[in-house]
Amino acid sequence: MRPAIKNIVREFQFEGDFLSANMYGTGHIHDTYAAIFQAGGDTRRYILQRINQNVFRDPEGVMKNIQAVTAHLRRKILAAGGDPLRETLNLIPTIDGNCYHKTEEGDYWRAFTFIEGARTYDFVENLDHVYNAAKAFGSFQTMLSDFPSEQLEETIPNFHHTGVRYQAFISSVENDIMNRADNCQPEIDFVTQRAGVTSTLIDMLNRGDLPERVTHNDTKFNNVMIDDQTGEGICIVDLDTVMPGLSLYDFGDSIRSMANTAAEDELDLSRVNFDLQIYRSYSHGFLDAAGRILSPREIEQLPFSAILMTLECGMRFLTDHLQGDIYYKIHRQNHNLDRCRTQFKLVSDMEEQLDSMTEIVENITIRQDNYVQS
Ligand code: GN1
Ligand code: MG
Repeated sequence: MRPAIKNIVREFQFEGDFLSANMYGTGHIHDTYAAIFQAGGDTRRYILQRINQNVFRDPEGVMKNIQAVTAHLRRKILAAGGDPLRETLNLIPTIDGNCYHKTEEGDYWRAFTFIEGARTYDFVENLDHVYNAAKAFGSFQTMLSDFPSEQLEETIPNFHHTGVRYQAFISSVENDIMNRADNCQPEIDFVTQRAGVTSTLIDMLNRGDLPERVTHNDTKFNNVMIDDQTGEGICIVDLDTVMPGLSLYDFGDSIRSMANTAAEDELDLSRVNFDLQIYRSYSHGFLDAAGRILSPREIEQLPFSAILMTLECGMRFLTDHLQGDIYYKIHRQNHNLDRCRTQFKLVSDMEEQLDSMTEIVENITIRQDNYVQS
């Protein structure tokens, strides 16, 4: 049996007396709690998380990465006159001075300070948030552009290798262990018709046409904290997948998550549409913050990356559905199938609007003269 939360809490150097811990957030992977403490007359909150080891096979590697990356970000934020307690994650050490606690059962727990006066959003409420979130993800990438990527563990191998993801998808269709393939033939066909594009970005990387960078790799809208007062994107969270990758993974995955007029698991697909205004605001913010470090080749592939990352995500949901929902947390029957359908609807919309997407990026870069590298 797993130890009670109050026993886990004792392992960390929290301030004050433990009051309660409640499940927190809408992530698909870890068990996340907000733990509340009484410290003098104040209450203090912390984030406490049990790492999902089915997804992250090397939790110690994950924690080593997070420690190194947050230390680097702290230096950059201080140098820019910012507040590292609000602008990056801060790990709480255990009573042994470690950055994680391993239980006798082999579970890994970690804790972070809770960033007060800011919150995450699952849905876009206004274009200022989009622009500000994009700026935050763009500066995250810029701040990490001189981080020695060889120091990072690959926490999930081939995470955004869409070609390898495609092979996994094909195996799940062939094995069809849950006998679900018959029920999702249109979705399976949707993916196989696009087999030819799956390796496009990785091929460009291998040819040396795109630079490898340190990237976040999970740039959902709810992975950026938005300040309650200013509406600025102040802190990027969920650093488990920070590892060598392409800037395009981060751009594309944000568009997938933000430029959707409905929820990721919306059942009524007529409500799921690709929003070009959101795409424009995001492109603006991202290029304002990262345009100067990006190469012309990277900028040119931004529109396509949104299509590819959305296709990849939908394909991963479909693969998990076919494999019996072993990866993502699900909250209802066919949840992963529903999620995959929204992603494919967005892919179709984006394919139709690719010319407009390209024009938007071109207009921004012409105006801002972002082509400084050649
Ligand atoms: C997962 O952990 P969360 O919910 O932020 C997943 C992403 C997917 C996303 C889809 C480690 O992100 O890759 O894009 O769900 N994270 C991992 O919502 O697989
Ligand atoms: Mg996440």
